[in-house]
Amino acid sequence: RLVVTDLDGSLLDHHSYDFSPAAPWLARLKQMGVPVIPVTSKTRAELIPLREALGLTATPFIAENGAVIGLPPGWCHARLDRPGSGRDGVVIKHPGVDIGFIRARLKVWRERLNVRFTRMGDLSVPEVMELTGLDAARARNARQREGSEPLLWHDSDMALEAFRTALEGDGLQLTQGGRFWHVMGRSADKGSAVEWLVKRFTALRGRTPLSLGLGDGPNDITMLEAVDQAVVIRGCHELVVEPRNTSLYRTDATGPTGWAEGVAYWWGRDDRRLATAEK
Ligand code: 2M8
Ligand code: MG
Ligand code: MG
Repeated sequence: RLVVTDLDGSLLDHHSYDFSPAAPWLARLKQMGVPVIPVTSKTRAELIPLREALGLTATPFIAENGAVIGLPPGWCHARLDRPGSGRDGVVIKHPGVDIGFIRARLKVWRERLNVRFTRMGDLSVPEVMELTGLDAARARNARQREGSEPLLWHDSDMALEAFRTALEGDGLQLTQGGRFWHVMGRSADKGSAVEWLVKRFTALRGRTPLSLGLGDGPNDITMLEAVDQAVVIRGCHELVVEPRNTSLYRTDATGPTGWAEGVAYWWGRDDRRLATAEK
Protein backbone atom coordinates (compact mmCIF):
# COMPACT_ATOMS: atom_id res chain seq x y z
CA ARG A 1 0.00 0.00 0.00
CA LEU A 2 0.93 3.62 -0.25
CA VAL A 3 -0.50 7.02 0.59
CA VAL A 4 -0.08 10.08 -1.63
CA THR A 5 -1.15 13.35 -0.09
CA ASP A 6 -1.44 17.03 -0.71
CA LEU A 7 -0.03 19.20 2.12
CA ASP A 8 -1.62 22.68 2.28
CA GLY A 9 -5.29 22.44 3.25
CA SER A 10 -5.01 18.63 3.53
CA LEU A 11 -2.30 17.18 5.80
CA LEU A 12 -1.52 20.77 6.93
CA ASP A 13 -4.09 23.30 8.07
CA HIS A 14 -4.76 25.97 5.39
CA HIS A 15 -4.01 28.84 7.81
CA SER A 16 -1.77 27.55 10.61
CA TYR A 17 0.05 24.75 8.68
CA ASP A 18 -0.47 22.56 11.78
CA PHE A 19 -0.70 18.78 11.29
CA SER A 20 -1.17 17.52 14.85
CA PRO A 21 -4.67 16.01 14.30
CA ALA A 22 -3.10 13.72 11.66
CA ALA A 23 -0.07 12.75 13.76
CA PRO A 24 -1.56 9.54 15.27
CA TRP A 25 -2.34 8.20 11.77
CA LEU A 26 1.11 9.19 10.48
CA ALA A 27 2.69 7.22 13.33
CA ARG A 28 0.41 4.26 12.68
CA LEU A 29 1.17 4.20 8.94
CA LYS A 30 4.89 4.37 9.64
CA GLN A 31 4.58 1.43 12.00
CA MET A 32 2.70 -0.51 9.32
CA GLY A 33 5.46 0.21 6.81
CA VAL A 34 3.12 2.19 4.51
CA PRO A 35 4.96 5.04 2.73
CA VAL A 36 3.27 8.43 3.01
CA ILE A 37 4.30 10.56 0.02
CA PRO A 38 3.81 14.34 0.06
CA VAL A 39 2.49 15.58 -3.31
CA THR A 40 2.51 19.34 -3.12
CA SER A 41 2.87 22.75 -4.76
CA LYS A 42 5.66 23.46 -2.31
CA THR A 43 9.29 23.59 -3.38
CA ARG A 44 12.09 21.17 -2.63
CA ALA A 45 13.57 23.83 -0.30
CA GLU A 46 10.29 24.02 1.65
CA LEU A 47 10.13 20.24 1.92
CA ILE A 48 13.50 19.78 3.62
CA PRO A 49 12.35 21.00 7.08
CA LEU A 50 8.77 19.78 6.53
CA ARG A 51 9.68 16.15 5.78
CA GLU A 52 11.80 16.24 8.92
CA ALA A 53 8.90 17.60 11.02
CA LEU A 54 6.42 15.10 9.54
CA GLY A 55 8.81 12.15 10.02
CA LEU A 56 8.79 11.49 6.26
CA THR A 57 12.49 11.57 5.40
CA ALA A 58 12.60 7.96 4.19
CA THR A 59 9.75 8.30 1.68
CA PRO A 60 9.80 9.97 -1.75
CA PHE A 61 8.23 13.38 -2.33
CA ILE A 62 6.60 15.17 -5.24
CA ALA A 63 7.17 18.93 -5.17
CA GLU A 64 6.01 21.86 -7.31
CA ASN A 65 2.83 20.09 -8.44
CA GLY A 66 4.76 17.25 -10.10
CA ALA A 67 7.67 19.20 -11.59
CA VAL A 68 10.12 17.81 -9.02
CA ILE A 69 10.29 14.19 -7.78
CA GLY A 70 12.66 13.23 -4.95
CA LEU A 71 13.71 9.62 -4.36
CA PRO A 72 15.45 8.62 -1.13
CA PRO A 73 18.03 5.79 -1.39
CA GLY A 74 15.49 3.01 -0.72
CA TRP A 75 13.52 4.09 -3.81
CA CYS A 76 16.40 4.37 -6.24
CA HIS A 77 17.01 1.94 -9.05
CA ALA A 78 20.54 0.64 -9.57
CA ARG A 79 20.45 1.09 -13.35
CA LEU A 80 17.92 3.87 -13.89
CA ASP A 81 19.14 6.55 -11.48
CA ARG A 82 22.40 8.38 -11.14
CA PRO A 83 23.34 8.39 -7.43
CA GLY A 84 22.08 11.49 -5.59
CA SER A 85 24.64 14.22 -5.17
CA GLY A 86 23.25 15.63 -1.90
CA ARG A 87 24.33 14.45 1.54
CA ASP A 88 21.03 12.60 2.02
CA GLY A 89 21.50 10.61 -1.21
CA VAL A 90 18.12 11.78 -2.56
CA VAL A 91 17.87 11.51 -6.35
CA ILE A 92 15.98 14.39 -7.97
CA LYS A 93 13.95 14.04 -11.19
CA HIS A 94 12.59 17.00 -13.14
CA PRO A 95 9.77 15.69 -15.40
CA GLY A 96 8.63 19.20 -16.35
CA VAL A 97 10.35 22.18 -17.89
CA ASP A 98 12.90 24.55 -16.46
CA ILE A 99 11.75 27.57 -14.45
CA GLY A 100 13.79 29.88 -16.70
CA PHE A 101 11.68 28.86 -19.71
CA ILE A 102 8.43 29.31 -17.75
CA ARG A 103 9.44 32.80 -16.62
CA ALA A 104 10.52 33.80 -20.12
CA ARG A 105 7.16 32.73 -21.57
CA LEU A 106 5.23 34.48 -18.78
CA LYS A 107 7.03 37.69 -19.69
CA VAL A 108 6.09 37.22 -23.35
CA TRP A 109 2.38 36.57 -22.65
CA ARG A 110 2.11 39.36 -20.10
CA GLU A 111 3.16 41.81 -22.82
CA ARG A 112 1.46 40.26 -25.85
CA LEU A 113 -1.91 39.53 -24.23
CA ASN A 114 -1.70 42.58 -21.99
CA VAL A 115 -2.97 40.56 -18.98
CA ARG A 116 -2.52 41.43 -15.31
CA PHE A 117 -0.97 38.92 -12.88
CA THR A 118 1.72 38.88 -10.20
CA ARG A 119 4.33 36.11 -10.25
CA MET A 120 5.59 34.80 -6.92
CA GLY A 121 9.02 35.88 -8.15
CA ASP A 122 7.72 39.48 -8.40
CA LEU A 123 6.68 39.46 -4.74
CA SER A 124 9.04 40.44 -1.94
CA VAL A 125 9.55 38.07 1.01
CA PRO A 126 7.36 40.26 3.30
CA GLU A 127 4.61 40.23 0.64
CA VAL A 128 4.73 36.42 0.41
CA MET A 129 4.57 36.28 4.23
CA GLU A 130 1.57 38.60 4.28
CA LEU A 131 -0.29 36.61 1.61
CA THR A 132 0.41 33.11 2.87
CA GLY A 133 1.05 33.38 6.61
CA LEU A 134 4.45 31.71 6.18
CA ASP A 135 7.37 32.96 8.29
CA ALA A 136 10.35 34.64 6.60
CA ALA A 137 12.48 31.50 6.19
CA ARG A 138 9.58 29.52 4.75
CA ALA A 139 8.54 32.36 2.46
CA ARG A 140 12.10 32.53 1.15
CA ASN A 141 12.03 28.76 0.51
CA ALA A 142 8.68 29.08 -1.30
CA ARG A 143 10.30 31.48 -3.79
CA GLN A 144 12.99 28.93 -4.75
CA ARG A 145 11.18 27.47 -7.73
CA GLU A 146 12.70 24.87 -10.10
CA GLY A 147 9.86 23.88 -12.42
CA SER A 148 6.66 25.79 -11.58
CA GLU A 149 5.71 29.41 -11.00
CA PRO A 150 2.82 30.45 -8.68
CA LEU A 151 0.94 33.56 -9.65
CA LEU A 152 -1.95 35.74 -8.51
CA TRP A 153 -4.45 36.48 -11.26
CA HIS A 154 -5.84 40.05 -11.36
CA ASP A 155 -7.60 39.90 -14.72
CA SER A 156 -10.94 38.57 -16.05
CA ASP A 157 -11.95 34.91 -16.47
CA MET A 158 -11.97 35.42 -20.22
CA ALA A 159 -8.39 36.73 -20.16
CA LEU A 160 -7.46 33.71 -18.05
CA GLU A 161 -8.75 31.35 -20.76
CA ALA A 162 -6.75 33.19 -23.44
CA PHE A 163 -3.68 33.00 -21.21
CA ARG A 164 -4.24 29.26 -20.64
CA THR A 165 -4.46 28.63 -24.38
CA ALA A 166 -1.28 30.64 -25.01
CA LEU A 167 0.57 28.62 -22.37
CA GLU A 168 -0.67 25.35 -23.88
CA GLY A 169 1.00 26.32 -27.14
CA ASP A 170 4.28 26.51 -25.20
CA GLY A 171 3.79 23.03 -23.71
CA LEU A 172 2.82 24.60 -20.38
CA GLN A 173 -0.28 24.18 -18.20
CA LEU A 174 -2.10 26.11 -15.55
CA THR A 175 -3.48 24.61 -12.34
CA GLN A 176 -5.11 26.09 -9.26
CA GLY A 177 -3.94 25.72 -5.65
CA GLY A 178 -5.42 27.16 -2.47
CA ARG A 179 -4.30 30.74 -3.07
CA PHE A 180 -2.29 30.79 -6.30
CA TRP A 181 -2.46 29.66 -9.89
CA HIS A 182 0.58 27.55 -10.84
CA VAL A 183 2.26 27.37 -14.25
CA MET A 184 4.29 24.27 -15.12
CA GLY A 185 5.17 21.86 -17.92
CA ARG A 186 2.35 19.93 -19.56
CA SER A 187 3.82 16.56 -18.61
CA ALA A 188 4.33 17.54 -14.98
CA ASP A 189 1.17 17.41 -12.92
CA LYS A 190 0.47 15.65 -9.64
CA GLY A 191 -1.29 12.72 -11.35
CA SER A 192 1.53 11.97 -13.81
CA ALA A 193 4.11 12.14 -11.02
CA VAL A 194 2.04 9.76 -8.87
CA GLU A 195 1.66 7.32 -11.78
CA TRP A 196 5.43 7.42 -12.25
CA LEU A 197 6.03 6.67 -8.57
CA VAL A 198 3.50 3.82 -8.53
CA LYS A 199 5.41 2.26 -11.45
CA ARG A 200 8.65 2.70 -9.56
CA PHE A 201 7.12 1.04 -6.46
CA THR A 202 5.95 -1.85 -8.64
CA ALA A 203 9.38 -2.25 -10.27
CA LEU A 204 11.15 -2.31 -6.91
CA ARG A 205 8.73 -4.44 -4.88
CA GLY A 206 7.40 -6.70 -7.61
CA ARG A 207 3.72 -5.86 -6.92
CA THR A 208 1.35 -3.01 -7.61
CA PRO A 209 0.44 -1.10 -4.45
CA LEU A 210 -3.09 -0.26 -3.37
CA SER A 211 -2.97 3.54 -3.42
CA LEU A 212 -4.87 6.00 -1.26
CA GLY A 213 -4.82 9.70 -2.24
CA LEU A 214 -5.93 12.79 -0.31
CA GLY A 215 -6.33 16.39 -1.51
CA ASP A 216 -8.46 19.52 -1.30
CA GLY A 217 -7.78 21.62 -4.41
CA PRO A 218 -8.21 21.62 -8.20
CA ASN A 219 -4.48 20.86 -8.54
CA ASP A 220 -5.17 17.58 -6.71
CA ILE A 221 -7.74 16.25 -9.20
CA THR A 222 -5.23 14.44 -11.46
CA MET A 223 -3.69 12.82 -8.36
CA LEU A 224 -7.07 11.73 -7.01
CA GLU A 225 -7.91 10.25 -10.41
CA ALA A 226 -4.66 8.29 -10.44
CA VAL A 227 -5.20 6.42 -7.16
CA ASP A 228 -7.37 3.45 -6.20
CA GLN A 229 -9.03 5.12 -3.20
CA ALA A 230 -9.59 8.87 -3.10
CA VAL A 231 -10.38 11.36 -0.36
CA VAL A 232 -11.50 14.91 -1.04
CA ILE A 233 -10.80 16.98 2.05
CA ARG A 234 -13.42 19.62 2.66
CA GLY A 235 -12.02 23.05 1.80
CA CYS A 236 -12.75 26.15 -0.21
CA HIS A 237 -13.21 24.37 -3.57
CA GLU A 238 -16.04 22.20 -4.89
CA LEU A 239 -14.02 19.49 -6.62
CA VAL A 240 -15.38 17.48 -9.52
CA VAL A 241 -13.38 14.27 -9.41
CA GLU A 242 -13.82 11.07 -11.36
CA PRO A 243 -11.39 8.69 -9.78
CA ARG A 244 -10.42 5.42 -11.45
CA ASN A 245 -12.09 3.54 -8.64
CA THR A 246 -15.80 4.17 -8.46
CA SER A 247 -15.82 5.36 -4.87
CA LEU A 248 -14.62 8.60 -3.47
CA TYR A 249 -14.94 9.80 0.09
CA ARG A 250 -15.62 13.45 0.95
CA THR A 251 -14.73 14.43 4.49
CA ASP A 252 -16.83 16.50 6.88
CA ALA A 253 -13.80 18.00 8.60
CA THR A 254 -11.24 20.28 6.96
CA GLY A 255 -7.42 20.11 6.93
CA PRO A 256 -5.56 17.53 9.05
CA THR A 257 -8.70 16.53 10.97
CA GLY A 258 -10.35 15.70 7.64
CA TRP A 259 -7.16 13.91 6.60
CA ALA A 260 -7.38 11.56 9.60
CA GLU A 261 -11.11 11.11 8.93
CA GLY A 262 -10.37 10.11 5.32
CA VAL A 263 -7.64 7.61 6.14
CA ALA A 264 -9.84 6.09 8.84
CA TYR A 265 -12.74 5.83 6.35
CA TRP A 266 -10.72 3.63 3.97
CA TRP A 267 -8.28 1.87 6.26
CA GLY A 268 -9.59 2.32 9.80
CA ARG A 269 -11.08 -1.12 10.11
CA ASP A 270 -8.39 -3.28 8.57
CA ASP A 271 -5.22 -1.79 9.99
CA ARG A 272 -4.44 -4.80 12.16
CA ARG A 273 -4.62 -7.16 9.18
CA LEU A 274 -2.64 -4.59 7.19
CA ALA A 275 0.13 -4.44 9.76
CA THR A 276 0.84 -8.14 9.31
CA ALA A 277 0.50 -8.02 5.52
CA GLU A 278 3.05 -5.24 5.05
CA LYS A 279 5.75 -6.74 7.27
C1 2M8 B 1 1.62 27.97 -2.78
O1 2M8 B 1 0.91 26.76 -2.89
C2 2M8 B 1 -0.42 26.69 -2.37
C3 2M8 B 1 -0.90 25.26 -2.54
O2 2M8 B 1 -2.25 25.08 -2.43
C4 2M8 B 1 -1.38 27.66 -3.06
O3 2M8 B 1 -1.45 27.70 -4.29
O4 2M8 B 1 -2.07 28.35 -2.31
C5 2M8 B 1 3.08 27.71 -3.16
O5 2M8 B 1 3.71 28.92 -3.41
C6 2M8 B 1 3.85 26.99 -2.07
O6 2M8 B 1 5.21 26.96 -2.40
C7 2M8 B 1 3.64 27.69 -0.73
O7 2M8 B 1 4.22 26.96 0.31
C8 2M8 B 1 2.16 27.86 -0.45
C9 2M8 B 1 1.95 28.62 0.85
O8 2M8 B 1 0.60 28.72 1.20
O9 2M8 B 1 1.53 28.57 -1.51
MG1 MG C 1 -4.16 21.95 -0.97
MG1 MG D 1 -1.15 21.81 -2.69
